[in-house]
Amino acid sequence: THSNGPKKRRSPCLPKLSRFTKAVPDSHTAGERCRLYLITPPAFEPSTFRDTLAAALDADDVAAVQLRLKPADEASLRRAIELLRPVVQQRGVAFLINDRPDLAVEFDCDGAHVGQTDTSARDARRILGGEKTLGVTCHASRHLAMQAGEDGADYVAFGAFFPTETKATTHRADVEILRWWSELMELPCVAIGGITPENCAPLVQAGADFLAVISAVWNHPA
Ligand code: TZP
Ligand code: MG
Repeated sequence: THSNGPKKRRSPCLPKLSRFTKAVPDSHTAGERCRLYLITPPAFEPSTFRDTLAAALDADDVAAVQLRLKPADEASLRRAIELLRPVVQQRGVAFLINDRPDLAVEFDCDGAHVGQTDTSARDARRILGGEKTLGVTCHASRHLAMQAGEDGADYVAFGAFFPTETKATTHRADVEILRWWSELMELPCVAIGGITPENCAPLVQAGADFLAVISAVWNHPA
């Protein structure tokens, strides 16, 4: 993507995003290049963040944006969806909603991501229908990942691979689970948790299809 208009003010997140794109090794065991999966900061002012996000998506290759507002009241969540969805979808990037397949359908987003304590994968798939994307958090569990695949997930997410201040995590995943999954399964896998340009290479080499990132791209307070 490129724009002919006047250059927008560069956001501090952009150099970070570019460092990621450069850090992702070219070769990939499965042939497809590993791509970035951006998750929104836990809290933000939507009208400001909309511009930051637009600039980020214009600057570098991003496969998906997940709206993850925690905690958010229903009204803020809806407002954030309304403001961010066009920015993301107009750029050909998938717009996914954390926890809420119902809102993904209501606002015609591209899909939803559910955790193990949210709407079940099976219910989420039923709500989303056959076309929209469903992602499922599987922590460090091969069993949960296989179950998610059976329940209709389009991708599984493993983590946390590294210490993170963004979320209180109780599971620590090892790169070996990426290797195992990607050699055995067709379904794409997402790696999450404390991922930076400096530590991401082994995850990509082990077979991660996407790197899900929050704090290493956005300058949000921990
Ligand atoms: N799930 C597992 S770790 C995590 C989530 C949502 C937070 C990842 O954020 P960061 O800032 O990239 O470590
Ligand atoms: Mg959740």
